[in-house]
Amino acid sequence: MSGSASGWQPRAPSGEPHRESGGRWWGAALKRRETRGMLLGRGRFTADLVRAGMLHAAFTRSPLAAARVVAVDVSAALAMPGVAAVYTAADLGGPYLLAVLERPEFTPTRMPVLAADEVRFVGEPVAIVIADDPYLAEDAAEAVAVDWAALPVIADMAAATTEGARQVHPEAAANCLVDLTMFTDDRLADIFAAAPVVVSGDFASARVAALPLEGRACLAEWDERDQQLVLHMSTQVPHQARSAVAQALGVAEHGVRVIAPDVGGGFGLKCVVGREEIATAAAAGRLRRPVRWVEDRQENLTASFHGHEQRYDVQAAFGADGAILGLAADVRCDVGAYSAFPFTCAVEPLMACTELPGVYKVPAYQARGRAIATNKPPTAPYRGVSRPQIVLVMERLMEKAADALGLDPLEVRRRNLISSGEFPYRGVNGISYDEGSYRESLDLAEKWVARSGWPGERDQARASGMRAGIGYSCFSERTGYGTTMSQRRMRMTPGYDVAHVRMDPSGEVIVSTGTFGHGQGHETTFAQIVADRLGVHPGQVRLRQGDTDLAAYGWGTWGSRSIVIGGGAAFRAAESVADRLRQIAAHLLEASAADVELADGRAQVRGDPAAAVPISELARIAHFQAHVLPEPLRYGLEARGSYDPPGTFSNACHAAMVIIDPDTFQIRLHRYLVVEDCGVVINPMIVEGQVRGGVTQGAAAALYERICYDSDGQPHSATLMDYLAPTAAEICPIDIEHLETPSAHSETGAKGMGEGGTIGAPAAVLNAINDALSDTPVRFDHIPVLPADVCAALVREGTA
Ligand code: MCN
Repeated sequence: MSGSASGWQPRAPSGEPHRESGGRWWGAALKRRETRGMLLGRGRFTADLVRAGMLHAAFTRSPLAAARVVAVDVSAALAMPGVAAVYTAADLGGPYLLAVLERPEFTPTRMPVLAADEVRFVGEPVAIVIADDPYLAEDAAEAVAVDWAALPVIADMAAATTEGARQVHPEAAANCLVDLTMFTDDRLADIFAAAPVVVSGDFASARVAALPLEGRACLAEWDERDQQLVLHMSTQVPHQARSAVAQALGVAEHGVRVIAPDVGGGFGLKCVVGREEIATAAAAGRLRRPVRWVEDRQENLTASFHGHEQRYDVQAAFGADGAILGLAADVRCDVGAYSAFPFTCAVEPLMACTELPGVYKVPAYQARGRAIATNKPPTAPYRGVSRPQIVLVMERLMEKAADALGLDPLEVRRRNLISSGEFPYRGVNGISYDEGSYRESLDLAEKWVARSGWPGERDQARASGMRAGIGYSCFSERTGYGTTMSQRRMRMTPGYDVAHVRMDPSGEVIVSTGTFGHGQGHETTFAQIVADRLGVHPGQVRLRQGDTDLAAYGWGTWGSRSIVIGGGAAFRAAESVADRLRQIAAHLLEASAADVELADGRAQVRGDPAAAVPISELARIAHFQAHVLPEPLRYGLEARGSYDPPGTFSNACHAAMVIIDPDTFQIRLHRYLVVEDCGVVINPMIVEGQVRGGVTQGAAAALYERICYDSDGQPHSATLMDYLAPTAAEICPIDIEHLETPSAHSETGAKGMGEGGTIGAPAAVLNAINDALSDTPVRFDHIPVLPADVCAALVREGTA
C-alpha cells in the first residue's frame, strides 16, 4: 500500500518495474505481445477462417419496422444453383433466446432466432440462406418472397409511451419492459421546497453503434469424431455464447464448443449473443458442413445491437454553500425491440439508477428507471453501460448549481466529492465505495491545466474571434464485481472467474482463463502477473483463452472485470504453483520452503546465492524425475485459481478544451487531459492505450455519432457516410497522469479501467462546449452536439 495518508500516490514513471508491490514485472511498460502479429497482418479473425467444403450464410431481413409475416416463400431461392438450404423459423423448430431478470417489475420477452409471425425492426431476420459463396447467398436471400402486413410503427419513446400506443410485445403493457423504482425518500419533497437552489435538466444521449473493425461473425462446423458442434465466433463471452446455443437449440452444453479467434473489437456489442450466430450453428448442425457468416457494415449498423439511447429527467437541490441536498431522477432507456441475452434490457436503467450519485455525497435520493420497447434493434451493454450518461447528468448539475449560486464549478464539485478519510463510503444507493482519489485527481487536473497554459490558450482563441471553452468531469468506475452482481437478479448471474496455471517440463508456463481479452492486451498483462509470482520471464508465459473446452465456465471480458477477477484468479493459481516450486526446491536444497525465493528464473535460498537451482530444472525434475520427490510433490506443476471479489472503484478526472469555429460552427477537440487512478498499474502502456481508445469513443459520442431513424422506423445511418466516426485527424493528443490507490479488494491491488475513457469524455466535452458558449444563454444537455445544433441555437438567441 502507498505511504500517503489518503492512500494514493503518484506512480513511478512509465516503464519502471513496480517496486512497491515487490514485483519485477508489474508496472513495466512491456510492449503488447499480441500487437506485432496484428500490425503485420497476421491476425486471425473469423473472416480469415476457411474450411474445405465451407458454405456461406446470408439473411433475409425485414424491410419494415413493424409487420406481420403473412407468408414466406423460399422456393425461388432454393431453386437457385449453388443454394444448399433455406431455413425459416418453422424449419428450425422456432428457436428463441430468453433473457430473464427475476423481478416482478420485469416482463420477459422472447427473441426468436428467426422471426415467425411478426417483425419488430428493419433488419430483423426471417430466413437464413446457405449457399456456395457469400454473394450467391445474398442474392438468394433477396429471392425469398415474404408477404408482409405493415403494422403501426413505434419509432421512439414518445410514441411508445403515448396513451393507447400499439404494444411492441403484447405482454409488455405501455411498451415498458421493466419499470424499477430503485430508491425512494419521503424527505425529498421538503428538501426541494426548502432548498436555496433547485436545478434540473432533460438530458439525452443518442443511439450509438459500437463499430468494431470486424462485425459479428461466426464459422460453425460439425465435428463428427467428437460429436460436437464447434462454433468459431467473434465474441467477448464464449461460455455465454455456448449456453445460448445450447438453450436455443436444446442440446447439452458439452455438445457445443465455442472458440473465439481474434476479435476486431467488441465494446459490449459482443458480450450479448445474437440470433444470426445461433441460426448459423443450427444450419451447420443440420447440413453437417461448415457454414460461415460474416456481418457486413450495413448489417452491423442496422441489424445488430445498439447502445445508449437514453433520457434523464433530473432535479437536484443545492444548499447556498454548494452542497447537494437531494436528487431525483426519472430515467428512460429506448432498448429497442428485444431484451438481449443474457444481460436483459434492464442493464441500462439498473446501472443508471444505482450509480447516478457517483463520486458525490448525495444525502437523499430517488430514482425510477424504465426500459421502453420500440421498433428498433435491441441494445447491448455498450462500453460504459449508462455511466457516460449519468456522469454527464451529474457534471451538468454541478455546473448548473455553480451558475445559479455564483460559485466556482470546481469548488462545488469539491464541496460534494467523497474525500479521503470518508472511505469506505456507504452511499445513499447502498454501494460501498472503496478507497479512491476523487478529490486528488480533480486537484491535479486543475493544476495541470493551469500549468499547461490552457486558460491562456482559451483567451487567445477568444481574442481571435473563436469560441473556446474548457470542461471537466469527475467520475468513478465500478469494476471487477463478481457474484455481488446477483443484486440485479439476472437468471444468469455473472460471477467469479477461473484460471489454470501449469508449468511444462521445460519450465515454460501456460495460463488458461475464463476471461477473454479481445484487444485489451491480456496476453501481456496476465503474463506479467504470473511471471512475477513464478520468478520467470513474462515471455515464458503463454495465455490460452476464448475456448469453452479450456475453462470449466468463465464469464468472458466486459465491465472492466478482467484484471481484477481474471487477473486475481491467475494470481492465486500462480501462487499455488509457486508454493509447489518452493517446496521442490527446498527438498532438493535441503532448506526450508519459507526461505526459498523465486526470481530471475532461479529458486534460491534467501541470503545464500550458492544455494540455488534453475526453475527449469525444478520443472524437469517434477515431470521426468518425480520419483525423487516426496509423495505430495509428485504430481506435476499445476493449480487452479478462482476469484469472486466484491468489486472496486477506479476513478478519474477528465478535462477537455474545445474550439468552435464562429463561421462553420464546427467543434474541434483542442486539448484533452485524463488524471486516472486504477490502483496498481500492471502495464502503464496498455492502460494508457485503453484510456486513449476510450476517450476517443466518448468524445465521438459527444461530437459526432448518432444512429438516426425516421418516424417509420427506417434507419438513416446505414453506412459510414451517414454515421460519423472520428478518425485520428479529429482527435487531439490525450495527456495522461496516473495516481495509484491500491485496492484492498483485488489480489493484485489493480482496479479495472477499460471503460473509464468512454465514461468521462462526453461530460467533459459537453461542459467545454457550454463554456465556449458562456457569453450566450445557450447551453446544451444532450449529446452529440452537432455544428447544426450550435448554429440553430445561436441563431435562435440572435447571437450567431
Ligand atoms: N490494466 C492494467 N492495470 C490496471 C488495470 C488494467 O495493466 N490497474 C490492463 C489489464 O491488464 C488489461 C487492460 O488494462 O490488459 C484492461 O483491463 P480491465 O480494466 O480489467 O478491462 P477488461 O480487460 O475487462 O476489458 C473490458 C473493457 C470493456 S468493458 C470494453 S467495452 C472494452 C475495453 O475493455 N472493449 C474493448 N477495451 C477495449 N479495447 C479493445 N481494443 N477492444 C474492445 O472491444
